[in-house]
Amino acid sequence: MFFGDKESRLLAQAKERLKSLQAQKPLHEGSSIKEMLQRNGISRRDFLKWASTMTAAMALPASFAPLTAKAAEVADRLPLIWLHMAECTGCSESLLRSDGPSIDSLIFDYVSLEYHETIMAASGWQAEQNLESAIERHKGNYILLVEGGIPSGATENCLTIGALGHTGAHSCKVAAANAKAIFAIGSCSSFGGIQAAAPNPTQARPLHKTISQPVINVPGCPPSEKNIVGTLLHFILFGTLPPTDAYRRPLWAYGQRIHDLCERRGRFDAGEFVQRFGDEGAEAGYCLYKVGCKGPYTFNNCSKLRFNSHTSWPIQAGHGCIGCSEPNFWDNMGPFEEPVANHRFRPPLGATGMDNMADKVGITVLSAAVIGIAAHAVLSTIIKDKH
Ligand code: FSX
Ligand code: SF4
Ligand code: F3S
Repeated sequence: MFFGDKESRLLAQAKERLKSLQAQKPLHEGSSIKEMLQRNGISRRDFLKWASTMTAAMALPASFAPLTAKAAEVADRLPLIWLHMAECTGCSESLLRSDGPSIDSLIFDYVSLEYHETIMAASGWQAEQNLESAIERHKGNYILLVEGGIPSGATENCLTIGALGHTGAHSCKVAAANAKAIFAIGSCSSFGGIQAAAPNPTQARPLHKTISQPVINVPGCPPSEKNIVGTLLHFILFGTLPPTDAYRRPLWAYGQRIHDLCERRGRFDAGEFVQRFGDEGAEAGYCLYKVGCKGPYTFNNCSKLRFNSHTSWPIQAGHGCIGCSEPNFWDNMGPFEEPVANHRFRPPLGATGMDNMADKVGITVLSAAVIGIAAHAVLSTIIKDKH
């Protein structure tokens, strides 16, 4: 929430920043954002609506909406280098593949993506050279985005990339040394991801443990296109890294629990639970806690922003949240279709189980609430059954 002075100060800061970006030339010749949107059948009105949604998503006051639109317009002044490590490319796909071009994916076309292995035409030596020359040309000015976990130690060379056979860790260190800002895109780059799950045969590590520069984590497996684009827009607007939580996640995106934003929350509070997939409760849209939803332990904004051009999100589709934006969720949140309470809160519910969970998942602030959640799921059904 912003009031008075703080809001005016931030507005002035963003206006100043955008003015200086506007004074710079676009990095590549091409059409303006207006022409690009027109070509794709997107009206100015839709674009401004999108800017308002993004402004609200970034937890900025509505007065910032015109500046968010302007930030998108000057996004072609910003060189980006996107590196792939060990992962499934789902993060890139989340952004680039929708049934029709969304404004988010078009913005991504519009920014100056100097290097991105999935979508560039170059390969082999030429790709290697493109990366080197992008780093050289934009020294100190580019945003580095890294997708994927990074093998380390004696197994570092389990991931080698490109014609020179450099390891992933080496490429990250070289690219990070001259970057203006660094974003870890996806849970793999933020926390290690599936390749870091036990027994982690390649000793895969997150980006922040591979390089020494500050990193902003944008987790999710994959993260939504809005969280990726919002992180970029925030940097364009302010030229600084956003406020984050203890896991380096931007607070605007990861400051609230899935459980607190969930459309099935009323069902939870009323003690109405799906007992098995496909039962009557599932058809009626009851709470998914008992079939494994980890929404109470997960911080993300999926219900607000959704995926695939705001179409849906896991819980709307009928499956519980698996906690994909939390550290080490592959190891800590499973089994995915059973409640945590069955495993770590064996009756009687006790502090030992709680501490164990809090320590592994790292949500220490939720200790009391988590005991309450498991207890509620048990007790509310007992009370309901009695009635
Ligand atoms: Fe995949 Fe990205 Fe998951 Fe990882 O997303 S969707 S395995 S977070 O690095 O490609
Ligand atoms: Fe929603 Fe899951 Fe919480 Fe139920 S447990 S209200 S489905 S987040
Ligand atoms: Fe991931 Fe849960 Fe959202 S599984 S996509 S954080 S609803």
